Amino acid sequence: MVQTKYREITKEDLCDFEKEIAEIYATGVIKAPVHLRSGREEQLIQIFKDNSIASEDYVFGHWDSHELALLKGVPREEVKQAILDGKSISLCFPEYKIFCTGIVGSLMGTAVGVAWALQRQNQRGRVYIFCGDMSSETGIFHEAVKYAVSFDLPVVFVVCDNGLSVMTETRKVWGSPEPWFLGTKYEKKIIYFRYKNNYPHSGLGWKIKF
Ligand SMILES: Cc1ncc(C[n+]2csc(CCOP(=O)(O)OP(=O)(O)O)c2C)c(N)n1
Repeated sequence: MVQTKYREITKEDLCDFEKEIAEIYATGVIKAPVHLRSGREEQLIQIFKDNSIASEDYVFGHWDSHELALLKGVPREEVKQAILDGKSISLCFPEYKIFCTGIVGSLMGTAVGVAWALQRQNQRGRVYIFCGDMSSETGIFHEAVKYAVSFDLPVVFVVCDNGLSVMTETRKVWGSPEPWFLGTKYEKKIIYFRYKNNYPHSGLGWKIKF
């Protein structure tokens, strides 16, 4: 059985990891996109603790999931090697039940499907899908949350709001200062927090951002 290690992981561990990857990326040896994040370490650690996210739970993430892999219990060196191998934006460690994708919205249905299967098969475990503020505006996010609420599926959507979609200000696109789900019945399946990412959306800011 895989033991999760998140209780031992500190904010400093997460910061140090991203810093090390940034330094390696700057040398040019990683021949693939890398997405670094900072400024949300405490919120992520708290979410893993509050929800007791453990080995039987599934975590789904997107292009910015280094921290999630570490918090899910994947050993630091394994995460680092995967990033060196060019998988920063699509980290997948089936043994640890964490799956990530570089494609906006592409895992919303999968996460809900896994939650549906867990419920139908009466299995332990919950599903946590992490995404950004702009991803929470997509049609597939709406559909997935609606289905999860209607059937009370064991899935939680975690929206990490950094106010940006690549270089676009999210609120200019939303036409609203708040995300659509605040104050609705869909909130019960959503954890939402705001943070400032101290890294550029992708890489170190001196190549194209996407
Ligand atoms: C289908 C698809 N369209 C466009 C992109 C390019 N893209 C990557 S991240 C991103 C912005 C997403 O914004 P948000 O959900 O707020 O994520 P965050 O800022 O937290 O990275 C876009 C448009 C993509 N990866 N997939």
